[in-house]
Amino acid sequence: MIKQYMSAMGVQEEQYQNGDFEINTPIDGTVIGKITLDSIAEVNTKIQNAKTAFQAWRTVPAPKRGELIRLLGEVLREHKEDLGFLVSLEAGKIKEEGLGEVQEMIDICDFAVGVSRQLYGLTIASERPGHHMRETWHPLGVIGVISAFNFPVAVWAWNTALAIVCGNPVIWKPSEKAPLVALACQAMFEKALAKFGDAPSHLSQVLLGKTDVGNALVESKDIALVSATGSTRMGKTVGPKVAERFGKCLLELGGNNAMILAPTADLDLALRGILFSAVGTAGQRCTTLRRLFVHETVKDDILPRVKAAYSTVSIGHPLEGNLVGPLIDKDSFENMQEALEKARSAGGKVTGGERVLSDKYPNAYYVTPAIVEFDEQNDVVRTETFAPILYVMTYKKFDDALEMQNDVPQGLSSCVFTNDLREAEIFLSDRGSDCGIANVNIGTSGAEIGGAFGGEKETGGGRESGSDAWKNYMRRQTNTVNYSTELPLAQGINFG
Ligand code: UN1
Repeated sequence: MIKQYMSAMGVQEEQYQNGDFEINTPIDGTVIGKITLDSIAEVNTKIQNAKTAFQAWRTVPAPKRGELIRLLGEVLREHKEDLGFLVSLEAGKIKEEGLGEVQEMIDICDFAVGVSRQLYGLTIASERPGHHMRETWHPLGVIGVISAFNFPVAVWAWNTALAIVCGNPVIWKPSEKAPLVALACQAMFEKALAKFGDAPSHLSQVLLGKTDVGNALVESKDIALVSATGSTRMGKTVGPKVAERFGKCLLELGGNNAMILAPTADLDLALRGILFSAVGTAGQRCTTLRRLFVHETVKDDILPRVKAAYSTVSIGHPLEGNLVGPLIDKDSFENMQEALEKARSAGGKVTGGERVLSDKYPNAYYVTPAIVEFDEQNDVVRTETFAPILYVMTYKKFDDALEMQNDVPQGLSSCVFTNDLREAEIFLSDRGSDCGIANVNIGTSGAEIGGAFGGEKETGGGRESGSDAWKNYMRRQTNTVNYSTELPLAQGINFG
């Protein structure tokens, strides 16, 4: 079945059927591909090829570079169903979410095409007569992208669409849990290139491999920017390695996203927000809702409704109309069980979280989403577990809820459900949420591409996707031009 989709997107069978590294679908554990991993020598060759591509691509006018991304957007539109299917097959996302992820790629392509005509610099007033200052942006160099299994294609597109319009080639190391989608994206990039015509070869390349291959990319002084998405643990090794060689890093790491549910909230809206954010993608988004702080007067209204909704959510094959698909693998299931065990020992009241459908899918891991009620936030809650576990706690005063919301190592996404204007504005104010994303009456997940995406603290501080994230992929230059016949010095210095 995979063959028909792969060949529509332009991927040859020998690229994913002849290797010795097996890819299993999380849907039922069967092998869907066998790929060959890159050696370190191949990594180095690809880096050198990208460097050559950079020499040529940086001189192509930015709006023309944008045209390539416009064409990529067209190819993605044409193959939305094909790629969406492959995302479901390889990452276990339900159909709607697989398609949504491809839509996110199309959206960033559209955005980047616009950006290709808006790589604005500044003009700056000079203190010296007959002088002109300006700030300009130039292509940065080879961009290395390391992505995770859970958004296996959108994260590549966020980086690549912008990197390409900014004049840079991209080398992508996808998660070893989701390399087939990378082959498909590369094939579609090549379709766009064929329509575009004259572009240097090796503008986009894929590296297949595990940590050693990722490390070779991270450690190479020829990679100007490493954009890495994944766990905080991964970021803790990538960040220092890149810093050691004075490279640039864009990190999107763990999240531990919270909702504050205030007494004035519209509970119908909140319920839908909780369900999508906590249960969607089987709790495997970096923006997944993991902590719910409910005002003590609302808990008895909302919690039974959340539990009722949880108990009716359909779990199963992601392409057969269910709302919750499988966890990515056995490790993920075991981590979830371990977290629930710790929660029980810490006095948490656990509802759900069991494995289901194990008779039908002995080699896949489907779970019921879990709710854990705690009296207070503790270290179990402060630790991100990449699975559908929602910790629920109560609060009395809004300021206490805010304090608890911020009292975790991570700082990606957050939200408040309230109809109290003061609470909403405080949440968004200087003393409010400390996260990169803070929403009012919207859940923590499902951000649009137009805003900058990323977060603070252990989330890594990076911002990608919309707003001015393009600046990550360029180097800034300050220019001072003297068009006078004198040579006055700044700060009024007299020198000789
Ligand atoms: C991720 O989980 O790595 O905001 C990215 C969201 C998506 C992106 C998630 N637009 O949930």
